[in-house]
Amino acid sequence: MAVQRTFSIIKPDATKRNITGKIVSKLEEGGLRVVASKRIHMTEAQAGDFYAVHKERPFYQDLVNFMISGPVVVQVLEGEDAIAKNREIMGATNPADAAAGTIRAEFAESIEANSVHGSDGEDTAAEEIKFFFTDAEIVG
Ligand code: IDP
Ligand code: MG
Repeated sequence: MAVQRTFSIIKPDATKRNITGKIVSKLEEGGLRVVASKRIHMTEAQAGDFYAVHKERPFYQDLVNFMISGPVVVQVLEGEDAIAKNREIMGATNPADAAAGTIRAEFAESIEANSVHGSDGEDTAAEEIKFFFTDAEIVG
């Protein structure tokens, strides 16, 4: 497998509880490297666009409201097979289904407030990175 980049968000439930460092440690221990990072407070328009793929889902507006309820940390992660590896370290969407030791099993509060986002494929990774970062902000 080749070295890849993927996009990650530490969500408001985690920034609120001051556990961004614990989450980054999990990612680093899993073999991923943070090559870009910034703490931002998303606007409603940004969160709505970012999650546009879920527009028809019943939880869409709640999800947007949650994502703008506090600051988030957006980051680019790099490593071997980074897209799948990040998803593995994150665990399943619903923390009740997440494997032991994953970020969501250890830290998520609910299926919505589940502490982290991670891109689900090569195309979405590229799009999501571009949504938040310029090339100059990514420093491997
Ligand atoms: P993922 O984050 O594991 O890729 P997605 O299905 O892409 O999961 O959903 C995006 C986000 O929407 C989830 O991380 C979670 O915050 C929220 N979400 C997903 N399913 C539900 C649900 O059934 N109820 C409330 N929020 C949900
Ligand atoms: Mg997803």
